[in-house]
Amino acid sequence: MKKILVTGALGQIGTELVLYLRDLYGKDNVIASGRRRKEENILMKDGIFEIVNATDAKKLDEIVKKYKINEIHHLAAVLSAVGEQDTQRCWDVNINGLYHTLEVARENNCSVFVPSSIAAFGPETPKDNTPQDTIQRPTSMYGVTKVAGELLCDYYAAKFGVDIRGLRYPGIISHTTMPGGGTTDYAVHIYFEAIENKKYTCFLREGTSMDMMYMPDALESAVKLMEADPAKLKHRNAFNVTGMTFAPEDIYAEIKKHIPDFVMDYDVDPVRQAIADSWPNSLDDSAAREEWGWDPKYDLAKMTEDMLSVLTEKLKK
Ligand code: AKB
Repeated sequence: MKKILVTGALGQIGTELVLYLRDLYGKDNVIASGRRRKEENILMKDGIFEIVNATDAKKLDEIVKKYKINEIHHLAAVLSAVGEQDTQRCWDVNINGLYHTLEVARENNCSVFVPSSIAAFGPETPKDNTPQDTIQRPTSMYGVTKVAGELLCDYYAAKFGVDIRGLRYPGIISHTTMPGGGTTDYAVHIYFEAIENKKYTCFLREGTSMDMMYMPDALESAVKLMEADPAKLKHRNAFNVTGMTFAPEDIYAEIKKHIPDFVMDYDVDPVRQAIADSWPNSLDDSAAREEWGWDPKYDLAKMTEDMLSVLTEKLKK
C-alpha cells in the first residue's frame, strides 16, 4: 500500500495532485504538506495536512517516519519569475529542499517524484522539437536549479538506488489554484481576465511559442510515471512531456471563438520575456510516449472549452 507525502501541496499543482492521489489511493494514505497553513484550504478539510518546510530535514524525516511514508511527491519549489527576483531563496528552496528530500528518501527507503521543467533548457538548446537528451545550459536561476536537480536525482538513483522519477513539465494551465510566479502564468491569467473583464494585457510578446499542458494531463502523467514498470524505463528522471504548443496570439484566438468581444494587447515584461526566449518553442516527448505510454488528452481547443465552462460557473459565485 502506498503512503504518500506531497511537499508544496498548497501550490498550483500540489493542491490538485493531493486530491487526485487521495481519490486513487485513499485519503488517509496521502499526507499534504506545506510551509504554512492557509485558511479554509480544501486539503485540510479533506485529509491530513502537516506544516513542513522542505528545507527542514529534521521535520521532513519526522513526518516521513510518523506516517510510514514510502513515496514522496516533492513539489515545493520557487518558480522562474519569482526566482529571478530572489535568487538566494530560489536556490535554497529548489536545491536544499530537494537535497534534504532525497536524503530523507534514501534513509527511509521512499521512492520520489520530482518535477523538472522546460526551464532546464537554455538558449543553446535546439529550439524546435527539443530532444530528450540534448545540451541544456539554462540562464535563469530557476533553470539552473532545475538542471542541477535533474543531475542530483540521477546521482541518487545511480549511487544509492533510490527510485526517483520525474518529468520536465511545460507551463501548467488550471483553474483551482493560481500559479505562483512563473513565466507561463499568462496562459492561466488570460482565461480569468477573458471571463471577468473581456480584456487581457499579455506580459509576453506575440510569437513567444512554448509548450503547455492542462492540469488533468499533468496529474495523470505523474501517476502514470510512478506506476510504470521500472524495467521499461531507460530514463526514469526528467522526461520531456507536453500537451500542446502555442504562442499568446494562438490562445487569444482560441478564447475569442467563445468570447467574440474579448480583446488582448501586449505590455512586455523584459524579465519574463528573456526567460521565455531562452526556453524551447516545442518539446519532443517521444521518450515518455515510448517508455511509459504518455498520451495527453487535451489540446488547446479542448482545454479552452473546459477552462471557460468551469471558470464561467466558478466566477459567477
Ligand atoms: C514557470 O513558468 O516558471 C513554470 C515552469 C515552466 O516551470 N510554469
